[in-house]
Amino acid sequence: MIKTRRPRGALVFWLAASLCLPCCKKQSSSNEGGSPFQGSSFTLISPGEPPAGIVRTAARIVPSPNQLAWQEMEFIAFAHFGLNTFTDREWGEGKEDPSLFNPSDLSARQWVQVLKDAGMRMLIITAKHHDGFCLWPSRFTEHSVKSSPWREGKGDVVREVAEACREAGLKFGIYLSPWDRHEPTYGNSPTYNEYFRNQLRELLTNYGEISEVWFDGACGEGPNGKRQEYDWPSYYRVVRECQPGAVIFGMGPDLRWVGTETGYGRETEWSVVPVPVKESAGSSKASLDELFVPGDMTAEDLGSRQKLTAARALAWYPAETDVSIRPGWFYHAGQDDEVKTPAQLVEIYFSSVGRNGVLLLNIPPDKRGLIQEEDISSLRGMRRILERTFQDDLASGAEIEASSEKKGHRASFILDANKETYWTTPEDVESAVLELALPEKRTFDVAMMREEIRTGQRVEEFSLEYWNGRDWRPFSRGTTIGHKRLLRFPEVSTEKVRLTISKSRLSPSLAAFGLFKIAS
Ligand code: FUL
Repeated sequence: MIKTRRPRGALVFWLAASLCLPCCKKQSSSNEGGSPFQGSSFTLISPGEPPAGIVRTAARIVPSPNQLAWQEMEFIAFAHFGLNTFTDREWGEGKEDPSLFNPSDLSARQWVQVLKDAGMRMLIITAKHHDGFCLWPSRFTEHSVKSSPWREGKGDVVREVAEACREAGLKFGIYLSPWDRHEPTYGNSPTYNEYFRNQLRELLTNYGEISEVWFDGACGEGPNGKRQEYDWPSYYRVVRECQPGAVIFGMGPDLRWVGTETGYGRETEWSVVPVPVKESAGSSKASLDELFVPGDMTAEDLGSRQKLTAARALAWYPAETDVSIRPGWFYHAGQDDEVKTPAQLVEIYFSSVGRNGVLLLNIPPDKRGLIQEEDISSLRGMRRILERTFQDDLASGAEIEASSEKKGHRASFILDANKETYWTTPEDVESAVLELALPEKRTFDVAMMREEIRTGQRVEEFSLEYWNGRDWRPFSRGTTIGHKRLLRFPEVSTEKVRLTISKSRLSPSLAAFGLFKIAS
């Protein structure tokens, strides 16, 4: 029996993983090479390794070059579009008539312009959702745009979107649902796996560069009543072979689902976490692609010292935070007055990008094949607030004194705009105090910090204080930093700020620090 209604569908990841997923595998993503930043993004833990050693090992795990490029995008877009747009549903059954797909004014250029203006860096399109309808004219099924009246059956949404992205300088990604409620071979595992790989290969070879491949874990029964067993390792191989620069999300080993669809990440968000691997992993030299088993990564605590020391394998496995600008993933006219406001979107940005995640915001095009005015206006409002907030760094011009500095990594580097420089301490120094003397009294209510993640993620506990003329007073504190940490607090006016990193796994580093005043 097929699962029926599950509008908060991504939660099915872990369910599917426990119900129907065989073992998986992957590529080894290591940074060794010409870069001054060396290290591996995956390691197996040998039985009996002492806890302190495991924590140090975790602190040395770094993102692969693909993961780093993805992390730096920070804010990316999803477009859920397909037959559901025309049937007003979230999950189609696979029996929908393709002739219903007929957008009157589809313009991928309009989508891309709106998203680019909002500051987004990639667009991921639902090339195929659970209903099996393909937005490109796949050679392997008739259930696609070619059986629709749109552009007289000669259209290709994936191509139009890929080209519009390329023209505008946006990266492009695909969502290809393994769960397919239309395809008759679904449930006949080897045959459907072949079908799925064929479609994947079609998408990954005919549309230029693809930067992210989004694998949902939903898994139902096929028409024969049998549950499909997805052959994940073989899917990863197709991705690695056809698009070596792409990251695989969700049921893949590169990016993990943050665990909710609210747009809010964890206060403590580790990018280095224990990952589930095959029983047989042992001390094998195999890559994570080969050993990875998709599993439940939704717990509140994924990466604490306690979790690390119980791990069999550790990997750089960062969080992607997906949320829709509307209640549904697909467009529904009835939700036109439920588009998130600019203030809500800004809050989401602070709670996703600002908590060491990448924000994947869904903007669903309507039946015309255009992004609606309501959504555009919210995105513009959000962009205005963020631009005005971050245009003026109130920490600039500060003199900085650090309790310690590693040679060549001065504290003043956290205020320069140079992405190559960063401050850190000598290897054995795991706590530090940085004091900033501002050029004059300044008023702010936002702080921004970035760890130099090319050396790993290490900070476990920090606090911020200001000088009130007599004493240091606390105004904010936190645990993890990672790629970016944004903090909001009641307005502070001061000439001096102090950052204390009280706990770190190995020497802490900071690539950037800033103070801002939130714009309205
Ligand atoms: C889920 C799907 O079931 C939803 O329909 C949506 O596509 C979401 C982003 O992923 O797992």
